[in-house]
Amino acid sequence: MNLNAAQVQSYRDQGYLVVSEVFAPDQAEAMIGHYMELRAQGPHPGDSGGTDDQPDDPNHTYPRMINMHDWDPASATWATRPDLLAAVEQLIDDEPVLRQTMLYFKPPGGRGQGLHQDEQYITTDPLIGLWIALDPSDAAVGQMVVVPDSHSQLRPVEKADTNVSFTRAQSQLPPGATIVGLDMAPGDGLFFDGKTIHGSYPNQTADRWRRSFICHYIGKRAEHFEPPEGFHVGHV
Ligand SMILES: O=C(O)CCC(=O)C(=O)O
Repeated sequence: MNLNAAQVQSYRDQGYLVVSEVFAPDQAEAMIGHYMELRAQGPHPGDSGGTDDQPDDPNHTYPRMINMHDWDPASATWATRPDLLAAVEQLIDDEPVLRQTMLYFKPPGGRGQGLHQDEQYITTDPLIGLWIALDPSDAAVGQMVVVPDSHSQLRPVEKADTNVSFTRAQSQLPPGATIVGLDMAPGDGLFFDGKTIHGSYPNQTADRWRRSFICHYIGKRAEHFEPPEGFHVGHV
């Protein structure tokens, strides 16, 4: 996968880029089988079903897994595919270093994640996310949503509505922000800047999952920064 100049420019302008079939659809299907098996094996370090004020949220039964690449060789291989790293390098202009992997199961009825900037969590810049749809991802299942052109500055953090968000923090939106939902097919990838505001709403279906494989990379020259008071999720 080699990104063309227009794709790189679009990422720079908008703070995100959707690319079709970053993983082949049959590979996405195999990944679903793999992660459902891992989930069935029991708890893993860092599992997160979200805030416990909504005990009926099915995310508690299928908690999000984190940093699978530390203990699952297949996850490490998928997250460090050489052509993926090359695409990330094109976008961040630095040698990518894998910082985090996650698997969000989002079963039918599962809460989404309040809109946020990843640098409100991971205080390193540059930071880039790569979100891979494993199931068809549309509005009904709580697709990824982004605020285009929101990546120029870090925004203050406020409390999220935990009826709809499994995390307790969200970003303040810039005035007049437009929220765009991204329809994605299995295997499609969304690259997004560490300061792009993004998140998702609940899965409103009774019978469809919205599983996604998520990688975060930093640049080799990336630097840690101290967030100002009120600009980190730890502050709410
Ligand atoms: O998958 C989602 O709904 C949200 C994921 C997300 O916000 C992230 O990976 O930073």
